Amino acid sequence: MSDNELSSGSKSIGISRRAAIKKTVNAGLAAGAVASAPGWVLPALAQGEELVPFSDMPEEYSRPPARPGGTHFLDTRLISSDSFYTDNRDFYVVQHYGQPELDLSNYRLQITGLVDNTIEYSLADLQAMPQFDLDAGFECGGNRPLGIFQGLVGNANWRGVRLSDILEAAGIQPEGKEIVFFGGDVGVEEIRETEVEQAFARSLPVADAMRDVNMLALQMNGEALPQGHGRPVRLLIPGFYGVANVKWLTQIHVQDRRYMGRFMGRDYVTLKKERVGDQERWVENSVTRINLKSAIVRVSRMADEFTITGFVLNDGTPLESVEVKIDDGPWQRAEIDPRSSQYSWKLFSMPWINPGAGEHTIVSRVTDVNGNVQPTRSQLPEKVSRWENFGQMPRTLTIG
Ligand SMILES: Nc1nc2c(c(=O)[nH]1)N[C@H]1C(S)=C(S)[C@@H](COP(=O)(O)O)O[C@H]1N2
Ligand SMILES: [Mo]
Repeated sequence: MSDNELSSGSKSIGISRRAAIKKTVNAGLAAGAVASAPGWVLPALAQGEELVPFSDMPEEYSRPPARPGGTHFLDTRLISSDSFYTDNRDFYVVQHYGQPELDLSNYRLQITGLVDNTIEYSLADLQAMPQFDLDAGFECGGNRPLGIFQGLVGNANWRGVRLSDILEAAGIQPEGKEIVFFGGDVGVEEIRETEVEQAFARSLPVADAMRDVNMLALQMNGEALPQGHGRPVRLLIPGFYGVANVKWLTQIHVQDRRYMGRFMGRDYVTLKKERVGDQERWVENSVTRINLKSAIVRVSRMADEFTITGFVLNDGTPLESVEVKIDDGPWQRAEIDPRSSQYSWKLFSMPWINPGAGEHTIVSRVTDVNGNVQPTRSQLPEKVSRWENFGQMPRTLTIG
């Protein structure tokens, strides 16, 4: 993807540029070729800087370059103070039914259901509406420390239309309780021994949907939304796990009951033990708001100076502190990147003064202003699903 093909300066893609857009989809292949050069797979380092390898990571650790249409994860050792915004070509990619290529000239976003005005927007209609931009980072609800080292994570600047503007224009009727967001991607699901077609979809109660930070995003880091991230329009629900951010958005439907499709009712559902009144019960919940989480992803060395770097994600509640503990030492405050904002990821770093030679364990924890402290993994509730892994993540490494 060459930059001048994808970014059109201010106003993203016009319908008249359809031919050019077709070309950029194919140009993705060329980008893949560039991406396979070894420099891409290895973390960017400043002159004289070297990474200190983690001993919990295989020595030959690498990941394949991003492939058009495929899934992708970030080498989190790439996260440094110069990569506050994740490069669009390296932002993680997850989808469950493959990537639909929507026809931009016939693209329509339909607003249906319990509304006063059923509306249809073309891409040009959406581009002509007032736009705002926001930094937001998110991770997949299935992100995990092992194997991919938290790689299903990224942070970007998003630009688009306020969701509440669209919902207000449609006029939600009093019986409207739940807003369902459908993607243009459809898969076959076996439900009760019957195969049915279902589009990827997620839903929100009206109050959550009306938050003024929610966006129909048309741009990502100053470029038209890339194909893999939902071209031409995706939902962005800041502070929620990635699954809420419906890509290739084609329909918004208002209904009077909760939506129970696969990604709300069966998948991306956490099963955990909770207190319900005075009973301990196994409770299922849809993956929604990002739990308070920090993770160390990088230790670098410049001559004799060592730096520990990591990221924090949460639901947007302001933070009190991020702390790092080395071996059995005290918790020490890390510094939070001043570019952080409410819904961006918060990068943190801490100098590591005179680490002794030998094996070390380092771990971080974040605390928000309400006094919530990131728990250790053993303090997390007993859980039977792979979603929502936010306990403290100790990392090990050897200083030579
Ligand atoms: N239409 C559609 N939107 C989707 C998905 C999908 O399968 N189809 N996957 C979701 C999941 S599970 C995640 S983690 C994020 C990933 O967004 P990204 O690929 O832009 O990083 O997209 C979400 N939006
Ligand atoms: Mo996800």
